[in-house]
Amino acid sequence: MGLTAKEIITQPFEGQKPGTSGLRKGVKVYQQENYTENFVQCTLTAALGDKLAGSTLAVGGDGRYFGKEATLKIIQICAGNGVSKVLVAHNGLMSTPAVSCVIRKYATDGGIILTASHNPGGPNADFGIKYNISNGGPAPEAVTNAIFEMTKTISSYKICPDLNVDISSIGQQEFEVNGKPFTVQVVDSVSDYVAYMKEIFDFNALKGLLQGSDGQPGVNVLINAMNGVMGPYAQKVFVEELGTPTDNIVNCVPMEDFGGLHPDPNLTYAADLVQELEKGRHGFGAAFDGDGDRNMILGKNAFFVTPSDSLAVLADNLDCIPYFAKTGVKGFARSMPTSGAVDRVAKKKNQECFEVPTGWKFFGNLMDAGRLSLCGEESFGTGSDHIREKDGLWAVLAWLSVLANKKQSVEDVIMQHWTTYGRNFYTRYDYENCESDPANQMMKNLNCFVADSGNINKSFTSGDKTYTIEKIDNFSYTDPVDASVSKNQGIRIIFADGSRIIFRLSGTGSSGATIRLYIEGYESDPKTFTQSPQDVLKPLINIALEISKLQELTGRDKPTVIT
Ligand code: G16
Repeated sequence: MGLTAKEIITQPFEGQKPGTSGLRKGVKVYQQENYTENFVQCTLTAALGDKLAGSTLAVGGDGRYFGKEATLKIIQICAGNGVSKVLVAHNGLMSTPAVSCVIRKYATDGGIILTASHNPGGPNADFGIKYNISNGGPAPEAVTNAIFEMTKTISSYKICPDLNVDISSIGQQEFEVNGKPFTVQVVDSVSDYVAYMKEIFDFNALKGLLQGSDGQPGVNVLINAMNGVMGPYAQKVFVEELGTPTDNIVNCVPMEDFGGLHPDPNLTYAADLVQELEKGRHGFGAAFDGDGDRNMILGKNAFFVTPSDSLAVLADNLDCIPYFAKTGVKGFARSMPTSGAVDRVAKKKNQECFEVPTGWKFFGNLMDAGRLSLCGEESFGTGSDHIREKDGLWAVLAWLSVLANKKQSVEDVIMQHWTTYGRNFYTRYDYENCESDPANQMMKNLNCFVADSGNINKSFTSGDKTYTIEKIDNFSYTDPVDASVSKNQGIRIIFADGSRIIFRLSGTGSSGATIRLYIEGYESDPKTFTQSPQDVLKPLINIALEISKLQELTGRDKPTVIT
């Protein structure tokens, strides 16, 4: 018997403005009557317009609390709006890169990802809904703005409330809604994604690296999925494909609350991995975030590879990855706060190198235009044009490919890189959950600092170092492909020797304000290479605190996270 769609009367909620990574809020906000329904209806209408009826969409998420409920609602709203087919993740679990892969592989019109990424999950934590377009990448600003406008005036949504879908078994389920066929296909995104990785990388070489070959012992790896969505992917790649013992993958059962972990792969929140690696028993360690797009890479004895260096090393070694032999290398890009290490590689290799605002969506246009192969962000995001999202497991396999090819340890690869290019020392200070007013005041003051041209050529001294300001601005980006302009993307204070201080307010937090302070200083003297970034960058950090008056304004005498 056929099902009937209903139109439900509703009223707008305040502040449903999707940012660079969708709409992220506390889960309780999403649980309000009609809140999720409103946002999903506005997303679908704004993103697809006339093409909504008859379209095909993908839906998946990182398995966090409320995900299954939201998945069912979304399928019912799709059915209510005449969508013809939804590809839904098995048990609702699909990593963000796998959603991008599925959108591209099955050529869907778009997809919805249920995640708050690296933010904690559970009944008292965060939830998020993000829309990706048909190229597999995050929706551009024109779409997110249109969604926001619609959320202010929505008066009804369409839903098929009697539609019941079983997402626990793979396969196709057929329905009839308002006399038209509606298909739900539960897909095994782990198989789809891993099959793609096997086209990109040489799995035999990776197996040789991990199990040992040519008389060389295998590299003992430790992979930590932080109880997020990456568990099943890690199990399939490392245990089933590469023959790694199960002990080498940890926190690999997805949990709705991530087992209480803050699933962000950095030195603070992935301290477990750091401590294990410090014992010297593993030659390689990696962690992912909740939805699997971020990665952290460690070498033996917890040798930390900064994401900025990771990007530069991969750029220098793309010939170790078979995919790039097929596609050629078309250019590099980094987000503005990411260090300029990759720029040096681009220069040497005569490649274009783009500096874009934070947020993966800015890379997609360049990739679609055939001008970008590899890109990354200092926020533990690395990826290539194989999909349109950053990809944690791809980055790990890329690094293992470099190790297999060069037959070197992580530390040796990095030391050799610095010897060739010099070292862009780098650190990021996060001041999480600050009060909004003082944080906004600080940014306002910094904008005044930028506007005052008298600050150019001004010198600041701290310890035995003196830095002279060469350029100050609030970063603005004009997309070279569609000429769209993104203003106010972060305060940049650039010194005569190329050192940089950058201030931004996070756009992805769900409460209060998070101030990010990024510091970069370049050294070419090999004697400095083994020094700690905190020591080398101390004078610049002091100058940043002096200029911004961050401590006085926020009352914070230290950051919550140092990377
Ligand atoms: C942070 C990072 C950005 C990143 C964004 C989204 O934004 O600084 O580089 O693009 O998260 O990352 P994800 O998709 O993993 O959530 P912000 O605005 O908090 O600094």
